[in-house]
Amino acid sequence: MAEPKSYRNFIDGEWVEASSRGALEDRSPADKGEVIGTFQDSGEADADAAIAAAARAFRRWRLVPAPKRAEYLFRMGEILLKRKEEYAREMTREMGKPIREARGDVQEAIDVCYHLAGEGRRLHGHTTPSELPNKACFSVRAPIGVCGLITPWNFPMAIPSWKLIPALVCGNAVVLKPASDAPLSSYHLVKICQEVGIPRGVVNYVTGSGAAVGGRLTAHPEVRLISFTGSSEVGRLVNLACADTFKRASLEMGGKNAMIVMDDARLDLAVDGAVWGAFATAGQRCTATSRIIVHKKVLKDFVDRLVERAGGLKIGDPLQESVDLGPLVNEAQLKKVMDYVQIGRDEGADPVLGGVRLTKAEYGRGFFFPPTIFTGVTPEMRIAREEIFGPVVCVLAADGLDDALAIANDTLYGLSSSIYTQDVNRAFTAARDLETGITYVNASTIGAETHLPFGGVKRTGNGHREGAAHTALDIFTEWKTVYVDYSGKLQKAQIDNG
Ligand code: UN1
Repeated sequence: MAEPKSYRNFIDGEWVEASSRGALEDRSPADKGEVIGTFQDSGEADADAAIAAAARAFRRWRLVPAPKRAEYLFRMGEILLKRKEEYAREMTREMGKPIREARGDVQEAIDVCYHLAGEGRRLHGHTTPSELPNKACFSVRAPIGVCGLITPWNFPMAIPSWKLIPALVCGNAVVLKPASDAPLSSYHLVKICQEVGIPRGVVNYVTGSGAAVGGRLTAHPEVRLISFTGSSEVGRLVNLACADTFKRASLEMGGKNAMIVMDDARLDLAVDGAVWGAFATAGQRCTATSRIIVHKKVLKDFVDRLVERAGGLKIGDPLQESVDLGPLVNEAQLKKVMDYVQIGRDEGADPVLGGVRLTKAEYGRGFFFPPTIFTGVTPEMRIAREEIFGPVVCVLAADGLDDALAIANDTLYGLSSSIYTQDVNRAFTAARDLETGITYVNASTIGAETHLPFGGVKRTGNGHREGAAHTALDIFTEWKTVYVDYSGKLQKAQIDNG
């Protein structure tokens, strides 16, 4: 077997080794013997060098006209499209999502590039009349400065693109710190930034631990914004750290997403949605369906069909076209899922499917866990309240719409939700009353499109919506209000027009 390739940091337009010279191994979760590559285990000094380069580059980049900045992004989209298959395969190898889903992940990045390439010629501000004569007033979007982007492993190209691409079109310089479980996909993204000729220092890439690199990004006074996706526990710490230097923090965190299935739902459709929502990416999505709240009248029928469909999912090598469920990303994640399954059993819930680690030889080299369905779950159980981030779904019973909505909203999180019903009144009531940033009607809780606002309420987020949507511009710009008085005399607002 060839030596695994060694990947470097990208700082000030150069591919460089970390000052510590330590290495991180990126291993395949489907076969832990397979090393995908080694990455730099960087320290604070490397983060500092990247921040300094970004701060220098920002001074020039912010003055490049936005339509020009956007042309680079369009070319990035073109390259991603050409290499979609290659990048999808490498993503599947490094973090284990089935190849069809990895293609979707790369496609999200392509969509973001194309969408925001157009934004270069919009980036609309506001104009409004002045209360005084011969005076003009307008507000424009100004870049923020150096942005620290801390990204997760579950959407290793899509999520970095949600942050990197809007940051760039808005005129910011960035330091990207990817998750150590999947640094290769964002490496590809950064490589393309270099290929299309984005000026040196505008995009920097530093791999390493959250404590060393992430910690330095959040603490450094020259970083003006942190955009973070990850757990609510870490997001809270990021937010606290950002307060010290008065940084903006845009946080995308946990979920405990509910799907409601009413008695008038098309059950076949709801079962399809539940299987996709709960088990795609082996449940490792912030948007994963983690609770299914089913009307009592259809509970038995629904569960029977769900168990049958989920039991038929093909588990195995995620590079195989026909595989539905790949491995979990690493041993710690597998252990966490197994611990929660035990917690569910101890709480008295009934694992009607799965629940036991796969031991056959073909699974032995990876972190595989089967689709697991718990019935008899009640809202106060820990498995119904805490984010598991694995192929485990809880089924709860409800008496009617009000009861189902109350159960769905009884959570600390608020990312995604869904309702299956044929009744338009119920659908609109749920769309209004489900306390989440995203609600689907007759569709699963996953599958957000990049040009719509993405984010959640409660402990899921802190008020931002990201992706390529217009709301992402609010994350990566400051409003700058400009008054131009062309009267040639002193005019006093609120006083001279009183
Ligand atoms: C995430 O899990 O953090 O809506 C993002 C979806 C994907 C993005 C999920 N487009 O499922």
